[in-house]
Amino acid sequence: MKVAVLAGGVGGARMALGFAEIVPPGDLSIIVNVGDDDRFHGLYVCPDLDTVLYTLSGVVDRTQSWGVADDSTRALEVLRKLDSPGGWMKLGDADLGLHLYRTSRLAQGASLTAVTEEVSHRFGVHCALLPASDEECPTMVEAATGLLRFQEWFVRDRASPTVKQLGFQAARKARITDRVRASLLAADLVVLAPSNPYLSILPMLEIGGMRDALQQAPGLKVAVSPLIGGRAIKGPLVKLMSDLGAGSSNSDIAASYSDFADAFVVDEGDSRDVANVSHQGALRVAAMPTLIPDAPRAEELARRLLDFASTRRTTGAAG
Ligand code: FO1
Repeated sequence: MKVAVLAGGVGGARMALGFAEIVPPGDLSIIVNVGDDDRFHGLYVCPDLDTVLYTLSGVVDRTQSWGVADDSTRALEVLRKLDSPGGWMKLGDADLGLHLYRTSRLAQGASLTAVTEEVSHRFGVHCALLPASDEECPTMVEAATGLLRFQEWFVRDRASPTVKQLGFQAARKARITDRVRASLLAADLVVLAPSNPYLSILPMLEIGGMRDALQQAPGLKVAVSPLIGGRAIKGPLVKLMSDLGAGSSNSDIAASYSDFADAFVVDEGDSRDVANVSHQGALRVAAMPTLIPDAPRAEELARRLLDFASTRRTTGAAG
């Protein structure tokens, strides 16, 4: 079965890890959010791509869930001493090596897709790790304190300024890559990982061609909720939903995917939400153990999603 996963941040990386354990690399594509990407000290940094890369290659810092384990920060200490802008972003020495390589290859004219493929093979990651777009599409945060780039709001200001609106203007002008489109159209199962829907998934859905490709994709399209017991395991999801007046329930999240998704998965502890979400349209709703703190639990969820998709294939049932 060919699988495509839309992933952003830590939830996306763990979901990718689960599928990487059980799907042959040639059948697995991980499509990654690029809305968090930014330049620091002249270097092009892609936090979500790197979190997925480091997680799949086993070098991720497990305490933070991003960056490289046991990394040092000697270069950053010099940059901070020199008051280089952006010193608040903790870039480790090993991590900086990757940013140096990526930035120089991009300057030579290589696409982000090509550079990511080179890097992932050298890190021993053989599934397709695909940036959602080769164009820059930074997510902008219109906060009570002014217009901020995503990492300024998230890391520098610790996600505390109230968010009035998220800006996806650049994403709307950009296009998904041909590789992303092809992988969605070829997939038997498309999974929206339990990533933050507003900060990780929506920035991808806003890229030109993404919603069309998802609507045309013939495979089963399943979104996994990032909420467990009404809370997000990591990150500022519930606060953000309340800032945006977007509602903070599984039904609200399911509604934002309802133009293309076939199914929505809630945590097994939230099975009372199955009926609430089912009432709102053609979505099929299932409850599964969605907490994925480690590789075995991520693999278990991936297996349950594959079983869910193959049952649907054998029965031909859509909803
Ligand atoms: N997150 C933080 O909370 N503080 C940091 O200083 C930080 C640095 C950083 C550097 C490289 C990288 O790939 C990720 C980094 N992150 C940091 C995480 C990053 O902000 C988030 O993973 C996402 O962008 C949200 O998905």
